[in-house]
Amino acid sequence: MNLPRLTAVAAAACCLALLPLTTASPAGAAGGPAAADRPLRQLAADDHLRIGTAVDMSALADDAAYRRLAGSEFSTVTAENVMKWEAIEPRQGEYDYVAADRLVDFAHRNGQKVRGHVLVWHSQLPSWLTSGDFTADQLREILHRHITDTVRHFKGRIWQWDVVNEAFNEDGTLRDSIWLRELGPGYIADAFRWAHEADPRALLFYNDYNTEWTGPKSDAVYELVSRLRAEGVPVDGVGFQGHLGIQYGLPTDMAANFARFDRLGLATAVTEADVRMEMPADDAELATQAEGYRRLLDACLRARHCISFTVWGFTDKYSWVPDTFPGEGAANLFDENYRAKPAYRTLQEQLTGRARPRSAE
Ligand code: 9MR
Repeated sequence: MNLPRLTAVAAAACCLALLPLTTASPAGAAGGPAAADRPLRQLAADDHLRIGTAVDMSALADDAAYRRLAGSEFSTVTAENVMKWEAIEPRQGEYDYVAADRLVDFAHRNGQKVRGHVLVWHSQLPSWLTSGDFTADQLREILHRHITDTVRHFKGRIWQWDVVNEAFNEDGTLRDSIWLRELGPGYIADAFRWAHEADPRALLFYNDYNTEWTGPKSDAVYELVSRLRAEGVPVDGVGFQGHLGIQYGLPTDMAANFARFDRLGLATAVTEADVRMEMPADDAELATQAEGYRRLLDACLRARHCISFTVWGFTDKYSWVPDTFPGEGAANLFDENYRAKPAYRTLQEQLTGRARPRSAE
């Protein structure tokens, strides 16, 4: 099991040099002379890294500046919402893949890979499922079918799937969800097995937040994936979401944490990076934010098998943050007017002129 899976990771890293180059320059970017006109995706390719963004499908349809940057700056995309259960199976057994297919087509046209988000989660489930009063056997079959149908639909077009998302509490115990309550902890291994059967070449990830640093929650993820690997369950990688807030202080041991997962032979990825703050934002806070992004990318670049660094949206114009954390915001690389912030320039500089060894070597 281990060898072919690792080969898949290495193969994924090998072909970054083939990315189409683009010279689009974001408004207001002011890195060093070499970096200023090179988009992140191109700089990251030198490091054998894919750089990604979550995509808001309404913005992609309606906002030309958004569409341009989504295509030019990033080499992988994640659906911010349209691959979630409530979006693609709003009624039992009736699938609506239209919006998700549109994103996959956009990615194809722009030479981008796609992170599939998400197969098993406690949130954004359709009401027919949460209030259906199903037996455990029925629910298990519903989960099996959703995973199988969805992964098959996108077979060959999804690079990495977030198979299970946010299964742990902060103290490292399993989160009380419909899946844990009805199916028991074995739902996690089942989900990976079913996804692998449906698309054996997709890289399968466990994904969570507040796991970027060491502590009870990341320890629990570490124990989970170690055990799954030992049991031959097809888990390929661990995603660290990377939702930071500067008011909590920036984590210091992310590189050491990524390294221990790397040593297991697993792929790692930063999957949803953003660094929020209390509003209004001042220059000092934007500098701290840049340092937060820098530390996340640094942890990834130091891990041999960290294969992608994805931001959860790239402009403050469409961020999820103010809706969820009233009074907070400014979490992204570009402001509402698509002006690059210090964090963008920091990532550019970090990716400039430092070729990382390929994970295949
Ligand atoms: O950004 C997403 C936002 O538009 C949705 O309303 C929200 C619903 O829970 O989900 C957000 O994305 C989440 C992601 O799917 C999983 N990790 C946390 C993200 C931010 O909440």
